[in-house]
Amino acid sequence: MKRNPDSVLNVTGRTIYLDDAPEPADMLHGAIVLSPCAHGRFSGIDPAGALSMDPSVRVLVAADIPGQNELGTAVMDEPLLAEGEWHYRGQVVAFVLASNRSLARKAAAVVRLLGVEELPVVTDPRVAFARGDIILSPRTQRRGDPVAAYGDCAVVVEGRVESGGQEHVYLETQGAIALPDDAGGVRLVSGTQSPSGVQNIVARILGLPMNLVEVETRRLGGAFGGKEDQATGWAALAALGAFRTGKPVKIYLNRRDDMVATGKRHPYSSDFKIGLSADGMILAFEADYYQNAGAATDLSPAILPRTLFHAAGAYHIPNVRATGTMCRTNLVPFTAFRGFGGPQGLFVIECAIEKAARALDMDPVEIQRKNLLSDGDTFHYGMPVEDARAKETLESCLAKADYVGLRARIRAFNAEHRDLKRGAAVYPLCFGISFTKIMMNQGGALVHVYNDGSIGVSTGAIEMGQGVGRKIALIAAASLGASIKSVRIESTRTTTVANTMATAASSGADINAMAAKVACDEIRKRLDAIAAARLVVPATKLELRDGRVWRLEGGRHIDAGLSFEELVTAAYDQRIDLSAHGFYATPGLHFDMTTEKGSPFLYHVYGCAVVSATVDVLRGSYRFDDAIIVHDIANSIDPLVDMGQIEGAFAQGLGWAALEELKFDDDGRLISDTLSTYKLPDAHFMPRMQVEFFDKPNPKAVANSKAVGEPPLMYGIAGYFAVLDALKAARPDAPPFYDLPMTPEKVLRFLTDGAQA
Ligand code: LUZ
Ligand code: MOS
Repeated sequence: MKRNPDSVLNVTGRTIYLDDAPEPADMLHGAIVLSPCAHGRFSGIDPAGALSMDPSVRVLVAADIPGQNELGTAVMDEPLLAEGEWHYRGQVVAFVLASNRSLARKAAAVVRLLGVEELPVVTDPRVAFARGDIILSPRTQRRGDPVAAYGDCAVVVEGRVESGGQEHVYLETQGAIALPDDAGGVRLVSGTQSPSGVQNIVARILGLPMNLVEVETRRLGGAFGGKEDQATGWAALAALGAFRTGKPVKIYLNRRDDMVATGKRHPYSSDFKIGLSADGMILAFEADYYQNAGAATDLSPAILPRTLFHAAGAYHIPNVRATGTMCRTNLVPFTAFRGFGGPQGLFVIECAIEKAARALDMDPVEIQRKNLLSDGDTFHYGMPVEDARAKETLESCLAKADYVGLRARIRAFNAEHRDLKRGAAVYPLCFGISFTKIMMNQGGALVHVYNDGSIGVSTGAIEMGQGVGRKIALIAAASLGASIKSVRIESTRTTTVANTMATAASSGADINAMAAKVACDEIRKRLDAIAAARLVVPATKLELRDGRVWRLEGGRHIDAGLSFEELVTAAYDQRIDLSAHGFYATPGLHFDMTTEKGSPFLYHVYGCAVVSATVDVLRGSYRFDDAIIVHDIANSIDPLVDMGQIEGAFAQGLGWAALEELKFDDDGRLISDTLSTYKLPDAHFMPRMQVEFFDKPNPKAVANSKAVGEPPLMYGIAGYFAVLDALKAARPDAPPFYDLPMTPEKVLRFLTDGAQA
């Protein structure tokens, strides 16, 4: 199998990221002055100390913004630079420029804030909710009548669930370079998932039309949602600097500033109630999700519905009510993170099932299995379930894991060991694919075939290590009939493909490869006609493939003696257009926000994981033993890329579920603000992994594939319950706790106190 050529550049250190590009001699470097506490007022700043350090130093504040001081999209509540007040610790108050980076940082450190007055701080979403401090209105999705249905239930259990935030820890921190241009605009190189989004907001902030702001993104060293909206502020600061000084400006955050000043996955606090029949059929489910939105709206209104859509997980539940509220707190504005509110909702339903299984004295897998979605069901938001793969992937995963044998081995192990206890858990996945905001499901492409036969493909997709460029190249080559070697994926630019959406929602390849295919198919039609004329053979008897023209004769392919390059030269000689624009808008999506019903997704991704763990009962430490995953990949466009996405997403999900603890103190200060205090998954943390592709084709997406970026993150949820299962073996009568991540500290507290939630 061929490897993605990008991976060779990455491992040999030859990839050029934002901070690797050569710098113009007169470039200024930016550094940020951050608010020192979570909520406060100030009367101004005193830049004198900074300015006296060097003549190159400039200090920019809100008053220097020529346009609107506003980063918001859904709600206008996020200034680029704080004016008079700040609402979280790490909010940018001033932007300092100097001739080199270390000077800029030193100068930023001596900018003084004047008249500072600290104000009360709220960090808990339930406290914010109780005070009525919410963003927009709560949303409720419902079907049937859960309250009435509890009357028919043999067991009804309730509980509370906490899930922590998560830092993205993209390897490349946030940054941007801005170059002033002679038309009075700026050209930006931005570390963003959304160049058009940056273009739009920078134009607003500088008071320019969008055509005077050009944004280019070559690639990102990771993003995971952290650069969907939150790359914009850094680009806007660089643009402001270039606009004010007339010089190129670069900003590239150090790790701690990045961790303190940028948004992360939303922490949630939730309540559930679930009712089941005596044999484990789920009859009713209710949940209230208190989303900790942080101090500004950001993407929260798009993230909340994804939680509600995933309230019932991979299960058919006849009576559902799911209510979500965005609660405004004095923490950094929380943002997109792989899964986008899905994981938080999916964790709650699994907690409910775990608790119900205790009440019914069943293995949770019995409940999971009985209630899985199948064709003919309807999601609680009204979308018909089609081509469901929940049962097949679960059964195949249980078989692969020898689940019955695994349970028996765990029982035997636990009977023999007092100080070590083992556990296991199953997680069935169902994740909806498409942006929850229907407008966002569109993309464009521009394809040029150069007259030597080489090909340049531009789309709105951002390569961030996920291999979207590789997938687009494979689709473009196949569609043009060219060799993959002749395809280059161009840098993403607002001047080549305009009005694009963030590369997000797992749909980067679905949307952009499809747009590229539309353009390539158009050029291909023109080339086919030239080939037919030149070879004097009907086009139906010819096939252009892998860079050569083949004659089809009696089911065989015979080389027609014409290469892709020769064909292109012939087309060029005949003045045929060798370029085409493609556009794709995901078909069939609709959703009514007033009834909360519709079909918001093109399709769903299914799968299943079985994870096992061993807990050291004396120390509270544990290790994950094995993870068996059967993942609904459909037709894989590039199996190595997809395998990397599945393993990487699972590691990131397991990190969220068990290890990564985003800790704020009561004053709203992030305590885990470095990589020494914020622990990431590594090779020792990860279990042995066996991943199997469930490869039934998906006619709804390009090349019968399925989106892969986010769904496998959810398998990490199985890790939480594997440890909880081991804890049940250690202390069968202690009440369980649903407070993710499952850190060793929490495990030890449970084992010593018996309970904590
Ligand atoms: N971004 C977004 C996303 O704007 N809308 C979405 O539905 C979404 N889903 C997942 C990840 N990012
Ligand atoms: Mo997103 S969470 O940028 O797919």
